Amino acid sequence: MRYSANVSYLIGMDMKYSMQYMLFVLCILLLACPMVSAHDGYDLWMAYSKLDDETILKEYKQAFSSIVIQGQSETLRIIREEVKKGLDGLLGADLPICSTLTTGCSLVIGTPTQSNLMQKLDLSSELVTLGHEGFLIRAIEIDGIPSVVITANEDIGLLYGSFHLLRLMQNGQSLRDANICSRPRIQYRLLNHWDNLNGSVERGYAGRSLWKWNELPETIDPRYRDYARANASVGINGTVVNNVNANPAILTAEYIAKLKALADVFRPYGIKVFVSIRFSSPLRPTSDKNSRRGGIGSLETADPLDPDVRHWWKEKVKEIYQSIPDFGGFLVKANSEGMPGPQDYKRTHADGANMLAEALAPYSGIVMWRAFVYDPEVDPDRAKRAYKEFTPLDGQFNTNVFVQSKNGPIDFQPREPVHPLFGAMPKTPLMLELQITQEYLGHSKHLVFLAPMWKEYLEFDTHAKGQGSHVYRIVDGALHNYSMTGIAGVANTGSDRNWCGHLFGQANWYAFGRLSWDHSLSSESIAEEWIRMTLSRNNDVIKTIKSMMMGSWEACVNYMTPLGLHHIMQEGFHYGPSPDHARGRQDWTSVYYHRADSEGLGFNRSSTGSQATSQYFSPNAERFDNLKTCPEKYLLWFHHVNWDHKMESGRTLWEELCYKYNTGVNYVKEMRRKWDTLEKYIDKDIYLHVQKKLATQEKDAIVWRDTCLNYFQKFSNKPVPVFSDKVIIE
Ligand code: GCW
Repeated sequence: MRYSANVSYLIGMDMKYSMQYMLFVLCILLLACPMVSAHDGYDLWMAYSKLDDETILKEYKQAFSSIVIQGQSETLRIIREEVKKGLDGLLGADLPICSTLTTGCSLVIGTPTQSNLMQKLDLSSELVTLGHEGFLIRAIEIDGIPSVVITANEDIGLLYGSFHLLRLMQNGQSLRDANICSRPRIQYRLLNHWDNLNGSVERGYAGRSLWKWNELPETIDPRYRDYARANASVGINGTVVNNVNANPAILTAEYIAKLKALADVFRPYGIKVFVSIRFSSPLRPTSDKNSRRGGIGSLETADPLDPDVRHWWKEKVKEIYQSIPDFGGFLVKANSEGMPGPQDYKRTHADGANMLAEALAPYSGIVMWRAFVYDPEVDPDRAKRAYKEFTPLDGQFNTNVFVQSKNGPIDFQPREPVHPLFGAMPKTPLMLELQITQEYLGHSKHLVFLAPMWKEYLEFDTHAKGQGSHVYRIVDGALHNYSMTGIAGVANTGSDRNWCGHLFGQANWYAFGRLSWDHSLSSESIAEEWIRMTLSRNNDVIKTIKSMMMGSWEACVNYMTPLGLHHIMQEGFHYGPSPDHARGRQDWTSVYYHRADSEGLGFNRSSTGSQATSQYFSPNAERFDNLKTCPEKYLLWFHHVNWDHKMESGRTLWEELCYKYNTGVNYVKEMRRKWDTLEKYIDKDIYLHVQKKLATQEKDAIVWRDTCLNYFQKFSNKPVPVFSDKVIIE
């Protein structure tokens, strides 16, 4: 109202003044709007800016004079929109979208069910190998016209194929002889959001939750669609929308309506909705706000063998499926960190999981039952507890139950040895839980590319069935012939404009998706793709950024917890160092884990200590157990080592510790130096954003080094070397 009054006042004024005033108003309006720059990171890896390599541009332009997409569905509508946007952007063209082949060379997309062109091509022998999500991209002649086709058994396969084609083009790959058959190696590829219903995100460092629960179901934030699109582009096919420390309200009718609204948005992108549930949901609400117990029902018990409780869950599940027919299932954190569970009623994890599984089975829903438990009663060594609780239950879970285990036996530390559960539950599908959000790796302040870490876990040979029993073969079901397979990543997304807080956090979201589709991809190739799609197509620039990313995880391990140290960060916050933390629950203190004394450093988990080494298969058990053969990266995880112990380098343990901490710091300095050389080549806002983050990272790395070495020096009684500024990159 105020503006219109002002505008009418302007009428009749001197033109010069009115123009000035209009400009003034325009400036105010612009300032009031959130700044949306073309390079604010919102587009993630899908900006589709015009290619500049003339040779490849020419090839693509010749190959694609139109886009032919046959068939109708919401997914096909999305494909039309995406492919048009992608091709037009990359080629700087305005390609017609047709429903049949009329012009010259084209991109042709369709399933044999809806496309007569695909029927004619008869690709049935390839299609039988693709499953319901796989796709085929092939350069092929149709009626004598050279074409590129994307085909699949189902529309979702076409969407994955379309994103793959766009990825190939963003990476300047020739399509002349394209012949790609691809299907995911893992069936359930999920993000786990630790998002609370009040909009906060546990261990979230990128703003508030993406889900605006108070606006749902009436208002659909356009970001939900963009989120689904980003996930589909890397093959993620499910999302657990709420925190494992679950609020039982997620199962009320009010929230089911909100979940339905989200599911409707995600469905055409192939993404199923799952929720984390609280095991005590059938109980009455608790009046204690801080309690993780209590529910939304009216029962007096949540005992999984109680008929009323079982009935309650069946009815609840029925209610969900009435609204969301393709609902995915439940993720459960039970008897862990104050969350209720079946053990409250002297029942087992299997009893709890199976009760839920029985309710979900008629609808093909699944249960993901977390193995993140560490009851001190079970064993004095936290690293041993989950294995001891879960391995005796192998074979007792219903067929639609996963046991979901973190990659390591403690908790997403910068580096852990693989969780001994992998390989030890041949009759229970194990779902691997990775953490994309950097809870223990510098939050969204540090540049840490996580693909090399995930590859280290995936490629670890458990020897469960002899040599070649790699974790990836357990997770993809090959080793134990699991009836279902899954992988989960704890999400790093939030309401920040660039989704992940740190622009390089996007690379971790991207890498998780790519590896969950195909764990055989190398970290290098994933990094290279991501850089090319997000930051620059200049080969020198790519090389520089890739070299920064590839060693960034090892650097972080070095400046935080080298040589197998773990859990020495600030309590609760999990950001900076706090090696002297000694108060409260023992297995939450730092001193419990590092065990520094005048003789040495490290947790003796060998046969002379807690015997955690015995939970691994031979020969890993013996290798870890022996100080001489234990890989140095795990040394202080498995052994209490004398300060004067000679390391492979010839240095003593103390010297090596100092060396490693400083190597970590040096790497960050070198990353800064490298980034500074890129100013001319990177979008200014992004350049400055990353530059600032790297400065913080260097400051933090020095704090980590100095705090830890000064603290450990009190025990080693040896001098801390003077660190030169000379940068050594290993
Ligand atoms: O160690 C802990 C994290 C918690 C998290 C828990 C878990 C969601 O610090 O924030 O709770 O792991 O994985 O359940």
